[in-house]
Amino acid sequence: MTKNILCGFLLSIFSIGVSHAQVKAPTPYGPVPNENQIHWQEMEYYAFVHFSLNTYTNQSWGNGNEDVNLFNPKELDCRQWARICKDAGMKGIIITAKHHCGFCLWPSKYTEYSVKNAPWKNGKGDLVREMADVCKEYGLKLGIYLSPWDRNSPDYGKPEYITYFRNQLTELLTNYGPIFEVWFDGANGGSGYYGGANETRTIDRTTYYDWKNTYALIRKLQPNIVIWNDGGDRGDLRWVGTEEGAVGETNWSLLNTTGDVPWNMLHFGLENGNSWVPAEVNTSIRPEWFYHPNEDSKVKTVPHLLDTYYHSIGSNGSLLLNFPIMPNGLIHPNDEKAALGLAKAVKETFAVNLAENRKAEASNVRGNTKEFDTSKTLDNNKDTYWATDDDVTKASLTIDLGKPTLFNRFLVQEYIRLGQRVKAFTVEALIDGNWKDVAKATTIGYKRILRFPSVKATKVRFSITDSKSCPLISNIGIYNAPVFLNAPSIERTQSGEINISTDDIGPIFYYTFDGSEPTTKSNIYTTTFTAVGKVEVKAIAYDPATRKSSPVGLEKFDISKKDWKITGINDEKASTIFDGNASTIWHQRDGNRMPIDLVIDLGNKYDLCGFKYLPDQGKWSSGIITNYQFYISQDNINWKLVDEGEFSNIKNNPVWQIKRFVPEKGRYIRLRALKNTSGDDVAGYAEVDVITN
Ligand code: FUL
Repeated sequence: MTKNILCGFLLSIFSIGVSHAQVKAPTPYGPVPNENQIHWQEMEYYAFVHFSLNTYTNQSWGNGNEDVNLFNPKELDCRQWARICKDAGMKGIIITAKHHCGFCLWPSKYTEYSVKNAPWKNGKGDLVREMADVCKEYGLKLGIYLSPWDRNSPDYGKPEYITYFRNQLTELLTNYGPIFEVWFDGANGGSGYYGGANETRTIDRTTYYDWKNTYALIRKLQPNIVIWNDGGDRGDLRWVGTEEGAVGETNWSLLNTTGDVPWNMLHFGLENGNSWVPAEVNTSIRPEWFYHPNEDSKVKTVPHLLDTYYHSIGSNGSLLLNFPIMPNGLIHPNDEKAALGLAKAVKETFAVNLAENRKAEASNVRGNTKEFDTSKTLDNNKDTYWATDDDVTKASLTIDLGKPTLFNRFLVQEYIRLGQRVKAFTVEALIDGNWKDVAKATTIGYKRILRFPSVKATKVRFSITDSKSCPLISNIGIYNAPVFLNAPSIERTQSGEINISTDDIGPIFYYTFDGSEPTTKSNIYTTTFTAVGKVEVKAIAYDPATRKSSPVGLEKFDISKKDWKITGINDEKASTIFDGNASTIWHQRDGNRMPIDLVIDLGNKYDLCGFKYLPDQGKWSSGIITNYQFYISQDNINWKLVDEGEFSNIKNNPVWQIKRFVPEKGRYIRLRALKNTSGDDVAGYAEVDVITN
């Protein structure tokens, strides 16, 4: 904080030094970023790789007792990772050096639970070293994910663990060259192996790690680092409260140094926060963080990733996109294709800035001087900016495009070295002599990109309608992005009706349900159709005007749910949990105490081998089950427990939870909720499904 202010102060003195004698340069307003935060923000886009014993056990979180002998990536090639990241336009890679299971990807001196006891390279391997080397070779920066929660360590929960944790940090921050970011996951405490104790250990995340001294150590070892921490003490960067890949539409790079940070505050920042803590949007290229073979067909499509791009980099955040590594040690080709597809789409979208070097006029220019005039927003120079006089907080800038020009994207950047200021702005287009509103938004920050339907206009007017202090705008871009159609979403109702839809306006849908790839020669979708039982529906959206097709949307449906009934509950709404619609939720409470049982009569006997649970998809919702048991019965009297466990990362990433078990015949299923994320007695469901043999 103090450093931030001092930094801004020195900067303003410097600017005064070089400015025109009569014009005072603007002074910082509120908290400002420090140099490390500026460098980090300018990276914009970098990768996560998740790789650990979980890769071999198909888990999301390991318990800490997984066998080190499982770790043996036969074709491991960190160059492949680096090449993909580089080609994808990323600037760095953060590796899961230690995930919650405690297994270390480097031969730490302080534990036996590491690569040094794995068969990989006969225990001589060091994955962090390999990463450091390839990052150097490819001109990428290296970041470290070190889980504070360690389900393997016998000392976790005791003061000794802090020494262990700091020793490991010291190894990582000393032996592998410059580290740009360190990532402390917020998942803290719970059940685990803990050296054989097999118990539940809880810690107070605000005090246990003594972050103040841990931070001092980090900054001493790596003075240029940024610290990401969601576990109790404000670092240099903040989590955005969700792993779905989006920060709030309003996004202040500010928070308070102390006090509670509820999830919605993480999402939107805090307008009057006293500290600069910008947003990092972390999300995976697949639904989950670690590799699960069943997700090979669930890799996010290019339009999906583009949407994430606008909701992160285009919304004053950075994008940390995860690649799960396969057991053989490589990134899956589908993930590579998607990441390179995104890079191509971004390149095409922002290839030509239609505003560059055009003439622009502003309603106010600071001191009426060249130094702060409108050309500074169109000169491709991040260090110059258009500024208004100190007392002006509403101002507009009009760009003359010279001739009627088609565009659908507006990009704007504030000169954040002197603080984030703009609270609201609009974009208008001059079409046939009339001004038309095309977009409006709230905050800008480092970078904001607005999307709107294409317009053909001769001039563009950007108006700041509210600002904390005189606005400082360093860059403006106007672009005409090509169309990228979204993959259609496919849903099936309880009675078996298939609905195909998309957010795009007007495309035609083509579909198949025999597993083949849909083309414009496949069935045309005009209205819902019925497809009961096990079927795989694939669909594309096609825009006849541009002759472009979307990526393929794919849904695999299991047995028909036509005859399903929830037993013992008299609530009409309950059946929404198998209506095929993820946005209809049912909460089971009514005085029930945990455990809460959900019993479904499937209507017929089936050979069951798994179940699926989708929690409430609303943001920060209640009733998310974390620990469960699953039973099967033939007669609703005698029950067999077929599976139990945890939905590990369900709170932060509420995606479909898929559990498989040894096949068992039955007509009735019972999902027993043992615990939820909020520690109360509510079980909530968006959807429940089964997997049959
Ligand atoms: C979460 C973790 O619990 C996940 O496993 C993953 O590492 C993600 C990046 O952070 O909170």
